[in-house]
Amino acid sequence: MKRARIPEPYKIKMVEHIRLLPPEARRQAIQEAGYNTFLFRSEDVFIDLLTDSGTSAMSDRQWSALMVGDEAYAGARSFYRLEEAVREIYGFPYLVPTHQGRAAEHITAQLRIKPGQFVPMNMYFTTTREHLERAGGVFFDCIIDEAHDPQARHPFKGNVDLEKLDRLVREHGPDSIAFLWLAPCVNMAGGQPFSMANLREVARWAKDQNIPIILDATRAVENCYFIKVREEGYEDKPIKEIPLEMMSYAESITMSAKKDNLVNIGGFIATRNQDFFQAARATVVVFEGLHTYGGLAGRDMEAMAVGMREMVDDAYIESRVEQVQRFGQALLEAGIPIVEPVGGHAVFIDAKRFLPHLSQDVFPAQALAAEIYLEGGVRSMERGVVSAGRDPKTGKHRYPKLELVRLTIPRRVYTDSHLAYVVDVCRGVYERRDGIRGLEMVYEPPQLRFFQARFQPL
Ligand code: PLI
Repeated sequence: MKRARIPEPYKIKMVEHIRLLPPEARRQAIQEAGYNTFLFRSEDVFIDLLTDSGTSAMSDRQWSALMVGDEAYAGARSFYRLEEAVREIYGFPYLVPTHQGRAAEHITAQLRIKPGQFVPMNMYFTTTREHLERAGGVFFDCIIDEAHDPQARHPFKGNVDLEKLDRLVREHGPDSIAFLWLAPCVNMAGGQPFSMANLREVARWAKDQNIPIILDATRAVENCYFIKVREEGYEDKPIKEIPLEMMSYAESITMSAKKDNLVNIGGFIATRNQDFFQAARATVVVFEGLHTYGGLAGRDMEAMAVGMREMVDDAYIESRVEQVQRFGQALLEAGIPIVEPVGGHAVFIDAKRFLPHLSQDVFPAQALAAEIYLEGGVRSMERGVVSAGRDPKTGKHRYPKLELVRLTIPRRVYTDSHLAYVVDVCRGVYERRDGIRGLEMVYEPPQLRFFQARFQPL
């Protein structure tokens, strides 16, 4: 007899009710939201796959840790507990907490980028590129070409192409590069990991050039799971050992704790560079709060320290990433075109193949996200031309090769039957795809436009 797969290593202690609005109310809700899924009231959403950021279900141990939060303004016990967890899990001696990831990015960009310097990244992330450009930096994409092809089945599409970095250094010299800002499980590429071998090679190259590596470690542990299951030599290692090796190649990390760390708010900078630590501490007090809380309550830091230890439990991380894999497989079996291989935190629908009759000028992924909501109350997110924004030099739209809708899976929140429903919803939209029209943008904020832009149907 075939045994059922090993289920989730937790059971449900508390529930939150959700409801599906009738079709006419959904139509009204999407109109009021200007066809932008960021502008819904969450009550109007049935299954919320907007993001995995800050949407995790905390454990009983995290909730109880909230109660022992030390809310002292300075030197809170909770800070020292978080510092200890960061040392144990990530291996960095120095910690500067921030209220979330983009605050860590802001401080890092302001302190580490001189105007005109290049900042190579393995593809871009919206807030990271915004902060590096605000600091006068120039974004340089050094990811392998396969990452821009939704159908390329490379196991490590987050890898860096050293040829591209070499060319940059040959043309401009190593001093033109502020640092390499590399992300595990590259979000905009579809949640694609890099391999440890690639990072090791990049680190060797960067050391020779005297260029530091700063990792955006937001989804590092999910990347480590892919290393464990896809890269030779890691299959028998406990997951907890892999982030320590990954971090050993980095000088510092910026972190949104709202993902891997299983908390609803939080971020930090961690580093082994004492000068950077001192400068970041001096800056965090201006923008965030004192250096022992950085915009967080003591209880937030307690929950984060517990979440950090839970995320490196082998049974947890396997169940987390494998749920996303099963969901992607089910969408493929339903004939839906998605980015392959399936990433760590989300499944990305390829809007170019889903809606081949729409050009990028009419925002196909934005239109598709609206249709998925109309079909079944499922909230997703555009990750295409709207998210890519405008080129700061020319003011023109940037047209990314990837025009995607992200169905993002919050951690420990939805069951496989919720996700089976989402597959049915996507199948329903796919069956009527030929009748889907594009959108016109009627309002556009000057930065990070995808959050608040408004649209109307053409
Ligand atoms: O949302 P923040 O400010 O805590 O973190 C910003 C941030 C930085 N890096 C990466 C790779 C992210 O994915 C990220 C935030 N991501 C969001 C909100 C998301 O929905 O993917």
